[in-house]
Amino acid sequence: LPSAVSRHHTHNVSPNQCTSLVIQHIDAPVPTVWSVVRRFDKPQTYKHFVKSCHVITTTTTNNNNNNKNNFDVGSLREVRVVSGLPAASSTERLEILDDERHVLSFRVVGGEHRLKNYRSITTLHSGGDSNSTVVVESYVVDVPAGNTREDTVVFVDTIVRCNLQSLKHIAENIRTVRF
Ligand code: A8S
Repeated sequence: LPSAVSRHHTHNVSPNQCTSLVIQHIDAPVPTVWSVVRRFDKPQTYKHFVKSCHVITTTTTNNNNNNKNNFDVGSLREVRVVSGLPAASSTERLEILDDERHVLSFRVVGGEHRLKNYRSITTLHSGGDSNSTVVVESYVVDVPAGNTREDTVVFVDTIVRCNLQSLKHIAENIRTVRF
């Protein structure tokens, strides 16, 4: 786990940026958790702050690929956020979708919110047995003008922790059919 984590969760951070990492243990197999995380078009499945999501561009590198659930790097999604947050929308670009290593990364490229240059990476690791997953999610974001680094980390960590707790509940309630 440590080398796989440091490989993906070491970031270049500018002086005006902050970074943090959240870990979540889930009592479900890695493929089950991955089936939820990998859906770039459906973040609302486990991110309760997302009201709706539309994928606006999908570049197709493989024309024989008819599976609509596969997204290429560079795909964009337009996310609308529930009311009550200091945000309305976010435009997000898929940076990494690795089905073998269970890695997803996206970058915020626009929208009405205060998290400029937000980028995150989520990796799944076996928790030791076939029914256990460790999710590691780290991010980098600009510290908004007028905010402290500490306040920014508290705000974003809270959102990421909510998302990963919700992911845990959903994944642990997906039934795995065993033969
Ligand atoms: C994610 C992580 C985050 C999403 C943030 C941190 C966001 O969607 C919300 C509020 C904001 O102020 C910024 O994995 C933004 O989605 C919930 C709109 C980007």
